[in-house]
Amino acid sequence: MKNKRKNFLSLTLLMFIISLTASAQKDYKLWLQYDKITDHNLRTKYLSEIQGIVSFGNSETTAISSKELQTALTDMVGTTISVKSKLDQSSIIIGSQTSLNSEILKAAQIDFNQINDEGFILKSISIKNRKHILISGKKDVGVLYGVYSFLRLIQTNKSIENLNTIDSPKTNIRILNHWDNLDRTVERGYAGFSLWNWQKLPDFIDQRYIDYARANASIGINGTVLTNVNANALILTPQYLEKVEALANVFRPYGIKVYLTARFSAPIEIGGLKTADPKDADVINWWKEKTAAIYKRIPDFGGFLVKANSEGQPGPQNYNRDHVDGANMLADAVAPFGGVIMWRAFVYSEHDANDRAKQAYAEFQPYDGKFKENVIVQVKNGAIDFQPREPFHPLFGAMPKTPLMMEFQITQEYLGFSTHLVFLPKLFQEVLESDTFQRGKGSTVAKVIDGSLYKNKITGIAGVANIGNDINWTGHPFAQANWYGFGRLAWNPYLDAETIADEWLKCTFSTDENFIRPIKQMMIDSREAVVNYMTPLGLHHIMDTGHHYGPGPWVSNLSRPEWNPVYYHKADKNGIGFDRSKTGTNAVAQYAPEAAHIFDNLETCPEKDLLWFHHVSWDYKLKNGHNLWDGMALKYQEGVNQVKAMQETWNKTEKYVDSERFKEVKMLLNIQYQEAKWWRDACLLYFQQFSGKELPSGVEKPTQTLEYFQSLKFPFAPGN
Ligand code: BDP
Repeated sequence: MKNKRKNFLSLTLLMFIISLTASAQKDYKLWLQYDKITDHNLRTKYLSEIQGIVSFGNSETTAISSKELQTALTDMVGTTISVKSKLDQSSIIIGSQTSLNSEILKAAQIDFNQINDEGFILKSISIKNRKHILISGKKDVGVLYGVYSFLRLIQTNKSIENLNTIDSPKTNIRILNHWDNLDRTVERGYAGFSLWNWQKLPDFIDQRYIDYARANASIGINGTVLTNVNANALILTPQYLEKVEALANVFRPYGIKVYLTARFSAPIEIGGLKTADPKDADVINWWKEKTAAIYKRIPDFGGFLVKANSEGQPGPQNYNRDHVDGANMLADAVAPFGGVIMWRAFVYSEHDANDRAKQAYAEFQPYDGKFKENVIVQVKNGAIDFQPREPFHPLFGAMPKTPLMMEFQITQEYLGFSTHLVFLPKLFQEVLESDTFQRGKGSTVAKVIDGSLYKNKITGIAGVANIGNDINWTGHPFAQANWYGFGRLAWNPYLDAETIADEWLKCTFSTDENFIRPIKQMMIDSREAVVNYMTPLGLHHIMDTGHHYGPGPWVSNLSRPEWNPVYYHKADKNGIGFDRSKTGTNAVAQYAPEAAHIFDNLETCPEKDLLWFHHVSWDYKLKNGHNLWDGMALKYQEGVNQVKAMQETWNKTEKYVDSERFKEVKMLLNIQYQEAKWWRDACLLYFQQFSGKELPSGVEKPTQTLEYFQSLKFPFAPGN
């Protein structure tokens, strides 16, 4: 009896452990769950269309494509799908243009000119009266992208009959920027430590590197900057380059190029030179030799990302040179090898506090046409800094002769870290769809970014990664959707956030429409919720300073004016908001006249951007009839209510989701709810001192005093 009981107990324990690990694996597997399709009929149908895999080509990439197909299909249809050498059954045929045999090429009738080097074609074909599905591209990497695209059809339970999809990425550089330090801390990272274990590299290859590459390839990301923009020159020493080389070798078969950040003063710090002046012959030579040494190890090295003369980083201005001198010097060094320089426009002068929002444009726009061909200027989505909402950056569209790449922030520095559920593709889409009017109506940011507006040769989108060594990669299970969505939008900046949410949910959780419908809506609404409870109506940068965790609209004691939230909201007895109109700093003038007019004019300025562009009185009448104070207070309350609704929605999903992820999200939403209330109460109590008005009905009374909120300190907030 005793033994029986013991056995029973150990069995229960074992099952508990198995279910825990299975759950943790679900967290780890991202959108590549490949769960068995629940609908029996659908499974049978797929099975009749896919009886085998026939693969052409013998590259590592082809092997990856074939293995991915095999394991994924086997898991999803629940029967082993094998790789064969003959087309004796309906098969998935994979192979690039050059590796397919003539019989298949003839049957397929594909015009490969319709795609670019990374593009793919999914086509139903028939050979000897037997139906097959061909996944092809000009190159093996295109085939790999095609494989993931095909698998996504099945993951989302779509039909695979009569396929004829032709797809190419619309941008060349689809890249993650890791703000990872060599000590493995991650600047603005909220998902653990850096994935790169520099100490164990190059000889120890963590399985995670491979899984990372696979996940990126599955969404079309083709580049990664391994190191922080606040750079450390040591990464360019042989000791570290050997490790970088090892990573590059892992990533290469997945179509991912490695890039590094270049610290401008590296020639001094690790080269023993006296200067880093970009016009100095020794400096020029040092970079040439350094670059050649990198390419010797990594022939497909992508190039450098540079933050120069910004927030204390060294740069050409230290030597009375300018950004063009600096960027072009490096561009010359990488040009013989086909490398690019991504030069960041995130600058704001220490001497000119007139309006920080104007500074990047003021400094960079005059350089239009002066950069070398292989320089691309990397511009943040908005003119200040990755806020919950910013109008699009005025540089977009304003440099017709210079390729500009987008920099989005996937990591949620200003949006609740990895604790708040915020679906960022909604934010990204809003920016990409914005009309710059630079070449007339319809000159959207997306058209600047994909190069179609000005016919740029190089194009790109960067996302500051939200990835760390947490089991689930991104800290919050739903933050995985932001990595996913970034990749999908980098591939196609015209994709709709709703489509992305739909895909991601089905690939990650469940295809059950009873789950998808409400949760998709929850994701879509989550972006506006965070704007409402943090920075409604165009408010910005009122987070507590340094770590940016929680509200700090009262902070006013930092040495530079633009480091202080009071600089951004300018609340006083007369009203609130930053006057960037003609009568203020005239930042609006940096936009094309049509856009400038819209923003400048109180009648036409979208209310969501009101306090970004205007200082208005507390009695200013909003479109809904409320005065500004009431309207603002109600927005804060609405944000809180939205999070409450998100909680309610999530609580109904227990039966569709594994217990671990269900609980994780539930706990995180609870924190988000508490923090949304914190934001609402702290901001309203603070602004109330200026408005002198009562809270309108419908807004809950704060449960703490302003002094209490002001006394909160977070010396160990992550990511700082
Ligand atoms: C700000 C971050 C800071 C980054 C900087 C940048 O607070 O950590 O170094 O941007 O983008 O958002 O360079």
